[in-house]
Amino acid sequence: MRQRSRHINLLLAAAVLGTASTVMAAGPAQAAGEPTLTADPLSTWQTDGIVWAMAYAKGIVYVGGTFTHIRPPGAAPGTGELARTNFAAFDAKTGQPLSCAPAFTGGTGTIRAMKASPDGSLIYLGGSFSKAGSVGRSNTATLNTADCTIGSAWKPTVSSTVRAIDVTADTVYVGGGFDTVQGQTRERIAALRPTGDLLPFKATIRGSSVSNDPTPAVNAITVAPQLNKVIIGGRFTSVNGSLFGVHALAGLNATTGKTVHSFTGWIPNRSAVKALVNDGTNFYLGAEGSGGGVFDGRAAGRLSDGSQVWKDTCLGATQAVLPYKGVLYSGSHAHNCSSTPGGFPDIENRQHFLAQSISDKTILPWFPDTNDGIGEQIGPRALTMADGILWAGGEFTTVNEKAQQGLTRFAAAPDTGAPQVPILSGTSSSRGKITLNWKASWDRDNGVLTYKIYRDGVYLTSRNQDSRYWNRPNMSFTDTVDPGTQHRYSIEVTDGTNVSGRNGPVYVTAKS
Ligand SMILES: [Ca+2]
Repeated sequence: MRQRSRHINLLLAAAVLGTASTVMAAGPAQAAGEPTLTADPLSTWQTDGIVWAMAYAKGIVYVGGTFTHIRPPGAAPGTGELARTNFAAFDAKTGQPLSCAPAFTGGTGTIRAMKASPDGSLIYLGGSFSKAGSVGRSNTATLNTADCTIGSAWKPTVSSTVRAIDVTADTVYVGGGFDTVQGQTRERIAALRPTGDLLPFKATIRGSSVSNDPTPAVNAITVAPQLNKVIIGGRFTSVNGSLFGVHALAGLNATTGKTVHSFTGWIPNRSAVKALVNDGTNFYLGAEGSGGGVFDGRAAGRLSDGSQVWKDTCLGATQAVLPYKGVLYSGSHAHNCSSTPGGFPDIENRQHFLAQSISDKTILPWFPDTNDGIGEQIGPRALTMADGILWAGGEFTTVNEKAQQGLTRFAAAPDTGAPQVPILSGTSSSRGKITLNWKASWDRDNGVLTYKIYRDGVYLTSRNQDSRYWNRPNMSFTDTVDPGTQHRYSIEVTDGTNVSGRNGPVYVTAKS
């Protein structure tokens, strides 16, 4: 569900986050559960429009969408630009742009789906375009990763926008809003050989209960070749003529297109599936609803039998999901996760990235954030893992409160963000006792923080406290000193890697 309220916690975030003063150890430590990437963005080039899709192969990240230029990290719009028409390629590690830059033009001029072949030799692209580089193509094309030429074999005619692609060693599945492929009836999904030959695989996808976008479409495809199964998601109410039990999600036989899973009750009315991926064991989806009682969150299901592993109920539509090392990363504008473990109440913030435990959906302490940005104004649209670096693309124009448009990246290390030091106060209410009080800080990629207390410039003690930006407990420590003596106290906070500046001092005289 889309909701425009936000602000207060963005201001809070800006106020609380500080700058690292020292670096002592590696990696973000967690309160419990799986370790995440850091929330500190790597230097990344920007686009001047929306990134809708990405793919990774052989050290290169390919980026597609609706844009006309890229520009360096930190550059203001219109400065330092290189021309790139709806497509760009970057070195996955350094983030530097590469010269590979065919323009995708015609149609509405947009790339909406990208997928690398299993051997990394080809990138399959889909969208709305009639030319790929200098050659004519019909809403889909391939790019040879070896030499950045447009592939000559793959040139099927698809009757309208391609929105989803998945690829096995010998089959390419395409989904979208089309009615025909190669002149043959294929309603919203088709399967072809990499040569472009249309396969007999056929499933009829019809109907939509999404009121603001009633055209049926397949938005997402994930294929499990070892199970000969394809999971599809999108906007639809009927698969292969079924009138009951199917809504926005279905499992198909990968050879015939016959329905093998109906997923009855998974996706309510007025909700659509926007993203699907699998890790060989589970599949993961992201959903977007419109109106009350909708499903905007993520779900995990078992590929083998189609059973549900978990489902979260956060509001704020999910556009991209990506499993990596036991964690499901997602791009959304989550604004009410109160029923999900580790989640937040509806606090008028829109949290645009989430990390969840794959085992039990717990929201982990990983809170990098973007703004809503341009276009439909819902932040991230696409995620890709490349050599251990998570690339995110979308509509945003800021990342962690700093200007950064269209693209950003996160790695496992180094953690460079230090929590901001709390404000310390002290009182003495009984003889020889001094009580210090402060409110817990928070950190974008650490749950438990350590608060170190200094008395008269000498380290005295420390306290650990788990916190989140919406849950910062009050903390205290009572010191015992000689009655009637005055002491100077200060405090610093560390995430285990980065230490805040030291706050204080406060001077307190113990009662006598
Ligand atoms: Ca940290």
